Amino acid sequence: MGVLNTTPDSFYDGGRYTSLDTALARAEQMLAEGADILDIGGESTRPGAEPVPEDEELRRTVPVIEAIATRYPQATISIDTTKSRVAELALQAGACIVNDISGMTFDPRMAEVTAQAGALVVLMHIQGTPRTMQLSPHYADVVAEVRDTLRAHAQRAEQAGIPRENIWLDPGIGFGKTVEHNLQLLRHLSTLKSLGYPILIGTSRKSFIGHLLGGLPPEERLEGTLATLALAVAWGADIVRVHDVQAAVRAVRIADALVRHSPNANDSLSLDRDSTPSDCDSFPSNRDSTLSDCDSFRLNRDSTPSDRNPFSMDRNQTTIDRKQP
Ligand code: HH2
Repeated sequence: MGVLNTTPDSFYDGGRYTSLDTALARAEQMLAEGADILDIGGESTRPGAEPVPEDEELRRTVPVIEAIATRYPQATISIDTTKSRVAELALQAGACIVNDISGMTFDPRMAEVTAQAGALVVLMHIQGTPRTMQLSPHYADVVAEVRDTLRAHAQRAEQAGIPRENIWLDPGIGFGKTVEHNLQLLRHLSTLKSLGYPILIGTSRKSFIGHLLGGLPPEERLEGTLATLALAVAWGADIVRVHDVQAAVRAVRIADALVRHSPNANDSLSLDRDSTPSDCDSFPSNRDSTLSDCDSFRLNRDSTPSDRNPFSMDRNQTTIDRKQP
């Protein structure tokens, strides 16, 4: 999942894609580099960020989604929002995934809007709100608490009519967590995997990486990010949300090949990902397929991204015989 923030103030790409032209060019580049999903955001959720008014978030996101969906109908578009009205109009404009950092808790209409559209939803864990979350994050047992909260989010989503196969979970790296909390969650991804939903991880260029490397700024956190992605994939992550698509695709493909094609891969429950619901074969259920190409979207574990991404730069070189150890 490639990040495309159309904000002036996101912590890494803020201010770069605020015009339609720059956003479209970035979308094209990320698709060419192998992104399976483009995550469009119009409100920064960095620590301390103030909420953006709904009209402004709509102005920043909907025209970009419409333009991407028109020019690249095969793109799978996600809207990164906590507001149901933004999600609703983004879905009508061509998005088919709602990525909600509040796990659908900030806006009471979010579950209904997502269910009615037949959209897939990413339910993320956050402690507090972006404005307050890093003031004093506290847990007795971070892994158990995040697992229990995500389980409750998923149950509420299912009760609202979102089918189980349309739900992905995300521990919310950096959202109300200390460096140690983030590390614990990554190390214990298998605990979150045990809930039985696909797991999305967003570590890209986040501050815990800078902190572990002696205070490096976001611009210098690529290598650290790649290390987290490789290990997250080894520990069971199904989707990674990144700013640097080409580098991430390369790192993740190697990590994926190593862990999933090891002769002993099936010995470990957390690595046996072909048998989890992450294949998303029944996604989507009742979408208007004229709006986007979501109907062809599958997290098919037996195909490389290049098999289904027409933008892939060099399909011959990147196709790997994934049946061989
Ligand atoms: N992280 C950010 C935003 N949205 N969504 C999910 N599901 N998981 C994440 O980890 C996540 C997310 C923060 O990154 P970014 O969008 O680059 O920054 P900003 O919030 O400043 O726009």
